[in-house]
Amino acid sequence: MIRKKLYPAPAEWPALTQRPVQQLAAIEPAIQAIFDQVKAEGDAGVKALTQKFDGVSLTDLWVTDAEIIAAGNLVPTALQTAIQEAAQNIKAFHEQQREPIRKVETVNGVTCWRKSVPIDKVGLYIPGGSAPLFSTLLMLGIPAQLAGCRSIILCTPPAKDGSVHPAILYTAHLLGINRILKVGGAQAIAALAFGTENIPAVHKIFGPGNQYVTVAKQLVGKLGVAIDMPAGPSEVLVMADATANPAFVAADLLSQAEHGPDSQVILLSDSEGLIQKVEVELETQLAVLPRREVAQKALNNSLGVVLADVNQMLAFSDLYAPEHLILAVKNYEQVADKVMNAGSVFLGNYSSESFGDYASGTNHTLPTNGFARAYSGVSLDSFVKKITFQEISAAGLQQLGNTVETMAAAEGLDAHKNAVSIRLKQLESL
Ligand code: HSO
Ligand code: ZN
Repeated sequence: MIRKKLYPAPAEWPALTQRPVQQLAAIEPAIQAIFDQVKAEGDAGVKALTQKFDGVSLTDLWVTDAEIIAAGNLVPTALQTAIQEAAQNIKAFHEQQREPIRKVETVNGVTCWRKSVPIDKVGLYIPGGSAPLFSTLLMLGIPAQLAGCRSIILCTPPAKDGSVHPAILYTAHLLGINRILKVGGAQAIAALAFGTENIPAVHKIFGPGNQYVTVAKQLVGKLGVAIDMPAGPSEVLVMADATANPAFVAADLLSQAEHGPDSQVILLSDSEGLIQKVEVELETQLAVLPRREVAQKALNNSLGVVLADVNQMLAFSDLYAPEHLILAVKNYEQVADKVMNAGSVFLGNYSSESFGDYASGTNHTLPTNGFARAYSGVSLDSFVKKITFQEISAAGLQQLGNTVETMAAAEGLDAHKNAVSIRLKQLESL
């Protein structure tokens, strides 16, 4: 059921690691029209678009305190406890990402340092629809709060009855995020980017979404509003040898496949027998999955590759640069050390991707579409800017002044040179 390739030569790998090209440019005009309407009509425009796309007419776009409180009673206790435990772990992991300020005296009298300063206003987009991703709210809301962002606006599309999924509201409340807008799609991104009478514009927008949201984020990105990262369909690459458990491997592939019909699923092995066993497991497990239609579509584009050994698997994986990499191989620690390109790595037979998706502590907002070659996933860093500072004392001026003068003169930038010379002269006159 998965497309198989036996011992492809390295020359064939680039073609095998190609993702399907997304045709997104075609929807740009529609997004532009939405942007124009939000800019021209403000709140009224956002409401009209919500009526048009979500089929609900809202008088108030903001979730009320009463709705937030009521949501608490609608979330089963076991789920509340699970969300709290996940939140604790995610907090613990992200808390460690704080960077202390270290002052460096590069030369006597020349002190430099760097400080993380929160991005003042951020917007978090959480999709509604078939899977209300409250886990993504944990992944974005926790680092935003830890970083100290003053204004955090959450946007999520309303259901037909004007409600927001209780687990999303519960999670927001738990994190102390209480400015929640019932707005979805490109109109949410427009509102966050441009602002309206009642919706404050933000400096950076985070979160996954459908192709309309993705294109809208790309477009506002060009207009100077920062975005978390370029988004593409979710992916997993599993490296499995004869020590892997075929049922576990199949379960991991399916957990990624159920995200969407365009999810990317790749299995590498040095054993053809393992791939065959995984295929049998896929059939059995898929048959009883509620989202089997979605998962089946994703599996139709999946790939199983038999390679000579673990080094070849690693080279293939690095070329693909998966969002998630699962190492179900014997010496997984040594293999993990050598990984060059991946968003997040899962070591050994018990580390299913689901742990990272929900509760172990790492962030699940990760680079897809090969961006893992050069991008990292969301972390505390994503919510801060790092500002550098320096103080040059009189001693520093004397120590380093001539160096700067020489360099500035050589670049033909005399005003730069003068900014030092004028100070040195003043020192001499004292
Ligand atoms: N695997 C997804 C994250 C997620 N999974 C949310 C379940 N809920 C993106 O990497
Ligand atoms: Zn997932």
